[in-house]
Amino acid sequence: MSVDFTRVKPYGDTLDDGAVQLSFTLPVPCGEEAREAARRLTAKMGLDEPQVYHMKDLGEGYTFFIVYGKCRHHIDFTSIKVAKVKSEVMDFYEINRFIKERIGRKIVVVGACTGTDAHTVGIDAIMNMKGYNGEYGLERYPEIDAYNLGSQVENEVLLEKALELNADVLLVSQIVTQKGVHITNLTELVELVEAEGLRDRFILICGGPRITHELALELGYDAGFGPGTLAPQVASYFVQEIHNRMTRGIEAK
Ligand code: B12
Repeated sequence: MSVDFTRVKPYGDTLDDGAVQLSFTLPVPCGEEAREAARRLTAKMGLDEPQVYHMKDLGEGYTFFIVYGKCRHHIDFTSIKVAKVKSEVMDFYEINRFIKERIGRKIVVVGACTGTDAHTVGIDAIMNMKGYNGEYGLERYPEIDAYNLGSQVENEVLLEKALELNADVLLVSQIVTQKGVHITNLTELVELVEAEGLRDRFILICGGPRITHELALELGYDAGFGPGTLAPQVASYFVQEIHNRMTRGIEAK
């Protein structure tokens, strides 16, 4: 049976059966009343035939559940448009060759996790020599000079350092999103750069687990990267963007 992309439903055993799996915790003691509570709640969420598949006592009056149910809704997959970073993803060797042959000078990248955000692992995954998930970070690229300023960096300091190092690219990491703090931090940097008349001077890239390319564009960045990003995806984007700008005669430096 072929899939109707205008009416896509979850798939479990058979196409279009709508089967989904849900997990949650309720602040109730484990037992048959808890099981029934989970079943009723799942039905209220709009799932048909709710079935509590797994129930675990978490202690101190809390119970964890895994519930199966059937979703009635479907989605028109053909109508979905998502903003995506438009670049061809190259590997470590191709990127270095691209810089050498088509840009003809080293690329300077300055990165930081800004504001009060102390999460370093994300920016390190992109920049650190040893890299992440089998891919070297930017510090390992011979054609890139990468400077990782670490975490809790003020936007003013990031900009100051970027000017001092004559950066081409700024990488901004935002992991904490409580009370929209990432929006505030990211917006502040764009406003700062614009106020100094430097917006065209840099390629601005942000990233983090709750960052999308769409959000990045809305906030005035050139690109945004979300969970699972690897250094070659980011580097492929900025080297091609620098090259595009060079060919359009608008090289930042
Ligand atoms: C480790 C950790 C910490 C460590 C951080 C240590 C360190 N040196 O980084 C410590 C213990 C210090 C910590 C503290 C806090 N944390 Co914390 N922490 C985490 C945890 C468990 C893992 C984060 C992580 O390392 N992920 C692994 C990396 C590789 O993934 P990543 O960050 O998503 O990065 C990838 C992409 O997003 C992307 N990316 C990221 N940045 C960038 C930048 C660019 C330019 C690009 C291109 C890509 C990119 O590429 C990366 C690689 O693929 C998460 C929960 C979780 N499972 O995610 C909570 C979490 C992020 N922390 C959280 C919170 C609330 C806090 C605290 C406020 C807790 C508290 N009340 O004190 C403090 C905040 C301190 C502060 N001032 O920032 C919340 C944030 C909630 C929210 N929505 O804002 C989370 C989600 C936990 C939770 N579920 O509540 N934390």
